[in-house]
Amino acid sequence: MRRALDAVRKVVVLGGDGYIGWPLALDQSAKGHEVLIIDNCCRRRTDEELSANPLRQLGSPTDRTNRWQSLTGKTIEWADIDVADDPVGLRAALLEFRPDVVFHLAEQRSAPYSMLTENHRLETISRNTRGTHNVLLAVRALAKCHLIHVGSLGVYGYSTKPWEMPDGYLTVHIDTGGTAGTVSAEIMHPFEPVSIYHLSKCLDAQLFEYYARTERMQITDIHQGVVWGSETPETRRHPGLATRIDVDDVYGTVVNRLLHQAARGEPLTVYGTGEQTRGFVGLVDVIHGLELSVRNPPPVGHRTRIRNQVAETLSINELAHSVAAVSGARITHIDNPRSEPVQNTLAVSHHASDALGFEPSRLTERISEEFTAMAEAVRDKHQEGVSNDRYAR
Ligand code: USQ
Repeated sequence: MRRALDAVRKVVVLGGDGYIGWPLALDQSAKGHEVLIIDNCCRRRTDEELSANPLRQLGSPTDRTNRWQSLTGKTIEWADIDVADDPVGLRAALLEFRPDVVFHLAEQRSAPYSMLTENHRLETISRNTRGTHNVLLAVRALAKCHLIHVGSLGVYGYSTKPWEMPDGYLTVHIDTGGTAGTVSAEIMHPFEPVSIYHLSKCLDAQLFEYYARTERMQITDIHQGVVWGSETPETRRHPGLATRIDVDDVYGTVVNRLLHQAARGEPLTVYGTGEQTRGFVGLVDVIHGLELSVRNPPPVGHRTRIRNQVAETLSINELAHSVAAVSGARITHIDNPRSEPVQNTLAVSHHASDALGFEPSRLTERISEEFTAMAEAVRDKHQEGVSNDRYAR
């Protein structure tokens, strides 16, 4: 079995133009696997819609893959297909390439974006749900293929619960009220999404449950925390291989935003009380974790394998104080623009990740390095006067 897993595999990265998808594609290619990216670059058009200003200018798909080829001699193929709108093209591409593994990251991934207007709600639910169902149909058409989806820890919700968030499944004890007495069962942990984006991930989970059970598809769903980091070993090889870094108030996630604000000498924008607690994980570890999932597929006929992918949990205040400690930045509390519990505690199971040998770095130990990397990226950008952040001042 191990030999088969180490052999050259064919890998599709849906959403390979994105923050995680691009370095994932580079990682798989660097390992010697055949890689096809499927991405229509719609995320770049959203930057225009939002007048957002990501920290790095990205080359075209051709520029990026040519750069990789000239440095490594390795080819990454790229197909411009809309996963949500072109099920026929998606299926044809997969049938032609015949992947062993499909990574599904081709979704609208911002909670704030999903809440901007009714149209954004509609677009997020529609694109993500149609996209995931199209992916399931296309993968189903292949003889054998492991589908790995990057989902969100946020499907469990952010109200405080007096138990650890399990790796997907919860043991419950049910009083049957009859002669069977109390029976135990494992069910999917109830969902409690705090945004339409998170709701779309819950709907994805139900689609996976159906297809794993009825079609015996091999599916892994990663419930991931907020990701931080701006580089991987492969992106460091050349500026033309950099991944996107979002720092605006819609797509920018909290760690990268606070580091960016600190690097620009701006106050750190803590929303509300700052007593919201979240799970965090670094980009390099995310990519390593996805490789571990490839190597540990669920058996055929097994339910969706769900794994939390988190290195630590921190409150936003704890995070802001760590950033302030290495940068000297001031912290400012602003009215929370989001609808979310004002305070929560959070315990997350890491049993499934531990079992695979996942040993992620803690941000709290790497914060100084991350601040230095962000400060360099900001210096390279030469656009200190431009702000794309409604809340930073
Ligand atoms: N926050 C601040 N200040 C900021 C930005 C955010 O205090 O300047 C707070 C938010 O109010 C929230 C927390 O930081 O309580 C996290 O916000 P975020 O934007 O970093 O993360 P979130 O919206 O939850 O979504 C991100 C990714 C999403 C992924 C999710 C994992 O965009 O794709 O699924 O993290 S999780 O949070 O575990 O659901």
